Amino acid sequence: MRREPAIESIGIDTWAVDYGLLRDDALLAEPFHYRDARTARGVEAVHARIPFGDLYARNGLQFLAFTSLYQLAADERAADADTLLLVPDLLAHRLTGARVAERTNASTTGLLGVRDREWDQELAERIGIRPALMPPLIDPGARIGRLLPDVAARIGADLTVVAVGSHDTASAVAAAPLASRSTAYISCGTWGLVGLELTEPVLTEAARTAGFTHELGVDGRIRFLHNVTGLWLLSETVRAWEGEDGTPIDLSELLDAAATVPPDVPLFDANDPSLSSPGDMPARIAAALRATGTEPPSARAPFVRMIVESIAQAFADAVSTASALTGIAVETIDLIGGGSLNRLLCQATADRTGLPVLAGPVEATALGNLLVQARAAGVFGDDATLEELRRLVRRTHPPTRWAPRG
Ligand code: LRH
Repeated sequence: MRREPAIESIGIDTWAVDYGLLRDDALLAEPFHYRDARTARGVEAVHARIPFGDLYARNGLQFLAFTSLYQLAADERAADADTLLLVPDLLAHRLTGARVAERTNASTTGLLGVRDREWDQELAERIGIRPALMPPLIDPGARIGRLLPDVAARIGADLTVVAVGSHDTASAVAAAPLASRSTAYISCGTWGLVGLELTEPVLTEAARTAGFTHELGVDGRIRFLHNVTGLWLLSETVRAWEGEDGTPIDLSELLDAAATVPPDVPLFDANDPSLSSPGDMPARIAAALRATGTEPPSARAPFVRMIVESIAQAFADAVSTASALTGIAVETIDLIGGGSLNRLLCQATADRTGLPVLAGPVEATALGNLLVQARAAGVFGDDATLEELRRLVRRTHPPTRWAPRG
C-alpha cells in the first residue's frame, strides 16, 4: 500500500443514471447496469402516466430508455428502499456515511426539474416513485464528509470527500478547454457526448425531436448535448472478433490498417438502437447496413474504417444540429477524453464537420474532477471561474489540431 500524506480530498465521478437502493444504510441488491435489458420495461409504464412531450418540458432530457426514472419504474426493489443513491453518491456514502445527491448527476435521472434544478417531487409521485427516496441535493465543490473512522484507519489517512461534477461527462466538460462559446465539445469514450455549453435551456420542440438533452454542468452550466453511440461500437466489435479466434487484437495496429483504407466506405447509423446492447456487434452492424440495402465490407480493416467514419458522421450531424438549435455558429470542436487519442476518428471528425478539431485532454474527466477539488481546497481562490480553470487546462494541456481536409 502507498501512502500519500499530501492528498487532501477525494472526489468521485462515474457514468450517469445507475443507482443503488438502500434500506437502513445497507444496499438492497447489487445495482443493475444500464445496458441490462430490464431497463426498457419501465418506458411504457412511465409514458402511460406522462407523455414524453410533457416529460421533456419538465426534465429537458433526450429520450434514452435507460434514464434512471425508467429503470426505477421497472425496479420492484424500490418499494423496500428508504434511499436512492446514484453510483458516485453510493461510493461517497460507503466512504463517509453521508447520503446526498450531487446535482450534475442527479440531472441525468429525469427527476430533476430543468428550470428550478430541484427534485420534481410531483413527477416522482405521478410515476410511482416515493420522493422520500431522493436525498438532499448538493453542488460540485460542497464538502460531503470525512472518511468514516474504519475507512480512514484502513487507508491510513483521514481525508475529506468533496463533491465534484460526479457525472463523468460533467467533469470532462468542466476540463474542456472551450476557448469561446462557439466551441462545441465531443466528450468521446464509450459514448460521444456532443454539444454546447449554455446558460439557459433550449426547450423547443425541435430540440426535443432532435434528441437534445439538458444535463447540468459544474457551476450551474447546461450541457446541451446529444448522446451519440461512440467507441462502444468499436470496442464491442473488437471483443467479438477476439472471442471468435481467441487471439488478442492490437487496437492501434487495427486502426493503422483502417487508416490505409479509402474513406468512401459505406456508412451505418451509429445511433441505431439495435447497437446499444452487448453482444455480437459485427453481425448487428452488418444487419443494420443490409437493412438499408448495402453490403458490409468483409475484411476487418475496411469494417473498422466504416465504424470510425460512421461515428464521425454522427458527430458531424450532432454538431450541426446543436448549431441550428441554438443559433450558435460553431467554429471549432474540442474533442476530449479517450477518443482524442484515436487519430483516425479525430481526422474523420474534422473532415466530416469541415471544422478544426482540437484533441485533448485525454484525461478530461479526471482533470475536471481534480480542478473542482483544488478550487474547493482554495488552491485558486474560492471564486476562480470555470473559465479560469479552463485557461489553466489550455496552458498545461496544449491540444493536437486536426484541420479538415478537402
Ligand atoms: C458516459 C456517460 C454518459 C451517459 C452514459 C450513461 O460515461 O456518463 O454521459 O449518458 O454514460
